[in-house]
This record gives sequence, C-alpha cells and structure tokens, in this order.
Amino acid sequence: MRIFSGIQPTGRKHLGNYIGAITQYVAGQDRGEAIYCVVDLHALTVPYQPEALRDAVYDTQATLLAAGLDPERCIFFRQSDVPEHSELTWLLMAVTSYGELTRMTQFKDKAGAQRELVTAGLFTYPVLMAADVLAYRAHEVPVGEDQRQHVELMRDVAERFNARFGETLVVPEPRIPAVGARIMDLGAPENKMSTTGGTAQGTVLLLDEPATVAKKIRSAVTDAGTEVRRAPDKPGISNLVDILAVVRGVAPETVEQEFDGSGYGAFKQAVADAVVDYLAPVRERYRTLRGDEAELERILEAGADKARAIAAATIVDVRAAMGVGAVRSRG
Ligand code: AQP
Repeated sequence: MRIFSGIQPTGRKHLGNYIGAITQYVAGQDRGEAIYCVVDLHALTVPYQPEALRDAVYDTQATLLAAGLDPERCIFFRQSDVPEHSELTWLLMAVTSYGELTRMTQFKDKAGAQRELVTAGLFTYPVLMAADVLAYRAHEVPVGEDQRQHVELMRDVAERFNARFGETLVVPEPRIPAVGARIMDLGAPENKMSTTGGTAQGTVLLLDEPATVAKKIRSAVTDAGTEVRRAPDKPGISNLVDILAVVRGVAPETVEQEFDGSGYGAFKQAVADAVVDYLAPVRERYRTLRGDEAELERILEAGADKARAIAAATIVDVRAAMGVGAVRSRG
C-alpha cells in the first residue's frame, strides 16, 4: 500500500493540521510505503513573500520531523524539486472539467477573501494536488475533512484518464480520521481552525509557548450551558471534547463520561494541560532540528531523488498513453 500526502509551507502549523493530518502521516510510516512532501508550488497560488518561502519550507519540514516523520521510513521531499509534478498537472488538465473546478469550496472561499489578484493557480490548485498524488500511484491520501472534495476531484480525474487513455493511474482513497478531521477555531467554533482564515486567539500553533496554548484553550468560546457533551448547538464544547479525545487516544464518549457534571472551567483546564503535554515534545525537538539547515536540505535532496524515480516512471506511461512526445522507454 502506498500513502501520499502534501502539506503547505504557509505560516506556522496549527493543532488542526497536527490532529487532522500530521499524526496520520506519522502513523502511515507503519502502515505502508509513505511519501510526503512540502508543497511549495501550492504556496504560490496566494500572495506570498519570495524571501520567506524557503524558510517556511524548512519550518514546516522541521515541524514534521519533530512530530515523528523519519526519512529512513518514508520519502520526504520538497514538491518543487520534482518537476514531474508540474508536467503532470498540465497533462491532467486535459481530463479535468472546468465546471468541477468552479465548484471547489476552497477556491470559492479563498477567491472571495482575496483583495488583489485571484490567480489562475488558485483555480487550478486541485489539479496540481491531483498530480502530486497520481504521480506516485498512491492508494491512500491522509487529509483533514476540508480536503475531501479535492480528493474526490482527483479520483474523478484518474478515472476519466483511465477511461479515455487506458488503465494507467491508480484511483486513490481519502483517509480522513473519524475524530478530529475538522478541528474548529477556539474563538469562532463555527469555522475550522485555519492558517489564513482563523482568529489569532482561536488558533493553537504547534510552536506556541505552553502558557499561550493554555490561555487560548482556557479562553475558548463555549456556550451558556454547563454540560460537557457534543451537540450541534454546542460547537465549542464539541470541539474541545474531540481535541481531548484525540490527545488522550480515547473515544469522545469516554471524555463526556469523565467530565459529566464537572463544569466548563475544570474541563477546559484539563484540555489545556493535556494539549500542553501533547505538544511539548514536538516543540522541543523542533528547536534542535530547525537549527541545522544543511541537514534539512540534505534530507530534502535525498527524498527528492527517491520521489523523482517514481514520478518519472509515471510520466513516461502518461505521455505514452496520451500520445505525447517521442516513444520513450522507462529506462
Ligand atoms: N482545522 C483542521 N482540522 C483538521 N485538519 C485540518 N487540516 C487543515 N486544517 C484542519 C489538514 O491539514 C493538512 C495540511 O493543510 P494545508 O497543507 O492546507 O496547510 P495549511 O494551508 O497551513 O492549513 P489550513 O489551515 O487548511 O490553511 P488554510 O485554511 O489557510 O487553507 C490537510 O490535510 C488539511 O486537511
């Protein structure tokens, strides 16, 4: 089984990224052949600072290594080091429907929030994401709930490609966690915790100081009631129940039972303590790893060599199936 996922080098990573995706990446190393990349080309689709992008890649890479990615047990690389992603994006445009792209909620949300240029890259972002995964013929894509629609689209693209040009690509399955797939903003729990769209107070960053993490959780918006249980009219408490369940590795019902009748104050304090302990080792390891950029670069280069070997073989097959270019062997 081959697993693939990508993560953006935009901003500092938050608890939602960690619970929804990063912990799954780490677990994937024990479940199959795991391939992960920092998708710096995706970061070009919204306004960004060129001088900050390389550092942001290293920040994200060091965070993932601190969380438990092991370059000996997975392929871990930088997207732009493997140009096959860009080539495959263009080739897949031939089987991507314009109408489908216009229905992508991430595009609508981000285009709506954009004050300046809404780029063509933002519109075609899901095709690049499809190329990322399909280049590796991955079977499974670990993502949070917000990426489900993009994985559906890449499945359609792969199926359409195979139907039009012959069986060439693997149709991947999303792997979305049962609990924690959509961690909500602590200050506005009707919205997901987000790098670009969230409130500062409601977004727990993985590298926040412990006192800051605790304060953000203790200040989480709840509701007028007192019961610690998940319910549609209790988005704040529901979110905290899910967070504590994931952090402790128990079912949400277990959390509800434990805090039955204890009131919100004690519950929030328990969540704060648990999340601080959960993130502390990541923060510590990050500091050491981030300090050695030469080593980070070495890891990315070695990962790109392995990734390129797989992606290049797929491109040969895709070109051949589409009748593009001279006849080439996979050599
Ligand atoms: N709130 C969330 N809960 C659970 N999972 C989440 N993910 C993102 N937000 C949540 C998952 O994290 C992975 C990496 O996401 P990304 O590459 O899109 O990184 P990002 O852009 O820094 O994350 P955001 O917060 O999603 O940014 P915005 O909102 O600005 O676009 C993905 O698997 C994602 O599902």
